[in-house]
Amino acid sequence: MKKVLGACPLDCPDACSWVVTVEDGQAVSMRGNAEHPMTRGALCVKVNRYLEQTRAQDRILHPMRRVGRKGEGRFERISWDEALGEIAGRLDEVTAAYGGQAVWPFQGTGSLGYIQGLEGFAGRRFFNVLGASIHDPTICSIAGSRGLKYTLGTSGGMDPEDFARSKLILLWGTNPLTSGHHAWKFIQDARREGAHVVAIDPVRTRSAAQADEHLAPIPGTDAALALGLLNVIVRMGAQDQEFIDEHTFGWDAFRARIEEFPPARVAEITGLPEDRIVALGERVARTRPTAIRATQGIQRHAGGGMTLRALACIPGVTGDWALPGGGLCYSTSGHFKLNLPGLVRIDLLPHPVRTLSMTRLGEGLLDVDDPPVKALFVIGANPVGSNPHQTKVRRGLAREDLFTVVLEHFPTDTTDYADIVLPATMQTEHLDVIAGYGHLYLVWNEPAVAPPGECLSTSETFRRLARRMGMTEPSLYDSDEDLARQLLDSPHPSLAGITVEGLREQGFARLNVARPFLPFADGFPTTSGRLEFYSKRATRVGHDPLPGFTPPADAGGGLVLISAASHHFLNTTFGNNPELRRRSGAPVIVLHPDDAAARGISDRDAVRIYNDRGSFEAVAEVSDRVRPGVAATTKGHWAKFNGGANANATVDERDSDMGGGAVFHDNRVEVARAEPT
Ligand SMILES: Nc1nc2c(c(=O)[nH]1)N[C@H]1C(S)=C(S)[C@@H](COP(=O)(O)OP(=O)(O)OC[C@H]3O[C@@H](n4cnc5c(=O)[nH]c(N)nc54)[C@H](O)[C@@H]3O)O[C@H]1N2
Ligand SMILES: Nc1nc2c(c(=O)[nH]1)N[C@H]1C(S)=C(S)[C@@H](COP(=O)(O)OP(=O)(O)OC[C@H]3O[C@@H](n4cnc5c(=O)[nH]c(N)nc54)[C@H](O)[C@@H]3O)O[C@H]1N2
Ligand code: SF4
Ligand SMILES: [Mo]
Repeated sequence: MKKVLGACPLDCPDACSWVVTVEDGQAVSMRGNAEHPMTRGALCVKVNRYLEQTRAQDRILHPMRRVGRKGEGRFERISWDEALGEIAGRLDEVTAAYGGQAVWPFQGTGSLGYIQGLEGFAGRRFFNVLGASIHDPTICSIAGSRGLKYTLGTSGGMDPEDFARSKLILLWGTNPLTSGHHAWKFIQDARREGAHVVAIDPVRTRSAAQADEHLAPIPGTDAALALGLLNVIVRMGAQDQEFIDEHTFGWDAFRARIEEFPPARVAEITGLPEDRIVALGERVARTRPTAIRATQGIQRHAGGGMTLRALACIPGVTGDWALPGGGLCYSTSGHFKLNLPGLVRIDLLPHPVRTLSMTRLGEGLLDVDDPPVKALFVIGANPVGSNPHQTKVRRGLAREDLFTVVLEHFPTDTTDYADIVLPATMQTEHLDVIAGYGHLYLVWNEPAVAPPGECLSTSETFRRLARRMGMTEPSLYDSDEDLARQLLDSPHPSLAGITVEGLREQGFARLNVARPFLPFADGFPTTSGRLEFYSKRATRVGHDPLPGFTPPADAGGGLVLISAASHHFLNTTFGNNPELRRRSGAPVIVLHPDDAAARGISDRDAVRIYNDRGSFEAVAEVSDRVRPGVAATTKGHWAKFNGGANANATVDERDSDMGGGAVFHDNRVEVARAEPT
């Protein structure tokens, strides 16, 4: 019997450290690592079933070749030798006829690992030698990150462990009890010391229901609310003038912008009562330290970048950025100064290549020319389930002249369109390094067991393909451990003393940063070295120099559909787990009683949700958990188990204001009772 330390690879801020017990070469149990200060011995409702998933009946265990039509999901077993031979042959043809850029390595968030997953763009060295297009992972968080960079110079914010020191916590467009519950412990610690917790969310989520106070604004109006709160603060004269003078840039201009957002106007924009806006502004004005937790949900809107840009200004006006327990946390990933260039080796590209945006897969496959995409590798992604505009994505993937390879664990909605499916290892079967985006630790993942069947890791798959294609670049053949060492080889002081050996031994290591962690103790990493209320950088790419309010783009009639994190799935991962599917039940859409009545819909009715992009089915829950005008469902349901579509059938393939992010929650739909069958 042995215990093996590992790390959860999923796209979740908590990046848990886990302990796998192995007996006779089999993993017999997995539990959260009690030593890890964030994990504290507990995983979550999803990952408690991880070992069960590794042994699931539908696990893909050998390479397969399509025999049916694209989308049908009919395959025959082939050997690795045949699979690699066919892929190598097709890549030679495509690159000879169209050049390397006709190849799109479409990489998703199934694993955030540096060696096997998205953070390290696993396989990218191979694609560099090939001259393949660059894949820009825009689907999740980019708009908010870009917005924060204008204000702060980085998307990295405060340490969630420091929420324990806060006296007021704004849970702003975030649902931590579902989408990363380990931060809750620190929020509860703060409450025991008298902190007040306010949820700002159009939906009364699990987290909002637990808060001391809940405000439900109209979706996509948060930047106006931020400016309104600042309006109240400034009218009280409660700004921290010393902090503003010493650490910020552009105050006079920003102050004039704040004047444009008096509470009455903000009440109109946000749909919130004016007195509640004033009361919250006054509370922020008099409570130090105040922490804002805002995560990715809030920025899946037309103005998502501008929203985070505005939110990050609040602690700039109150001076909270200088206080332990004050500031804002969107992500901590910007604090990990690893040697990513040394890992990814973009320098191996023979010439500069174009970038293709993850959120624009449909367009990329249907409309992009010069050259068209002729070969698609889907790695750790399920775009049919998770990308915007499902119908367009399906049309793109159905192209007969497109050669599609999918590396997967399970027969997803996307593998149905593959020409070749390659069996991938799961986290207990390969080596990896993970960094949380909700804490400040690197977490090590040692393989615990041998891969089942013929599964191979992403890194090994591309080593073998490189060999098969006769590539001679030596770094294509570096071992996983070599890659981990290269990644850690960084001169940054926050990584001093963090080694492969130490990580292996402990399972994790905290970055060498102070505790409590003041991210801007040494200044802001902007051009001016200050927090920039006014951003010259933003104007250079055509943005307003000041934070402002960008209205939702999908205006007009119908209801705003929010399709946020499901408690039982992680994106579409676990969407095939029988027990989690049973607990989740069929997709639900929550409608306000007024909106349901206007449509003749009763609780538990089967309904169809539709717009001109597509439609899906769900069961109605009539409840005031949503504000009028808003409908709420969850992401992650597999289309093939739910009548062939999920919420993304209705979402548009349209960019947010910054970075080309997705606009999942900026989506108007109509809802009607389903025809009785
Ligand atoms: N269980 C579970 N955990 C997950 C995931 C999952 O699918 N399931 N997904 C993971 C991933 S990929 C990510 S990126 C993170 C995301 O984590 P979160 O940021 O928590 O993501 P969401 O659930 O999309 O959105 C959070 C909340 O924002 C609200 N919201 C939507 N629009 C607005 C708005 O305009 N204003 C305000 N104020 N609120 C708004 C939604 O109602 C929702 O309750 O979670 C990760 N964790
Ligand atoms: N409607 C709506 N849609 C959304 C969102 C929303 O809020 N609303 N949120 C969006 C967000 S935040 C995100 S991040 C995206 C996520 O979208 P995707 O990146 O497509 O993530 P998943 O749907 O979880 O699919 C990941 C797949 O990777 C596979 N996988 C896991 N680990 C590995 C591995 O090591 N190797 C290989 N080869 N495969 C692996 C899993 O089996 C799974 O099928 O979804 C987006 N979609
Ligand atoms: S999904 Fe999040 S909470 Fe669950 S085990 Fe993974 S990192 Fe931890
Ligand atoms: Mo995400």
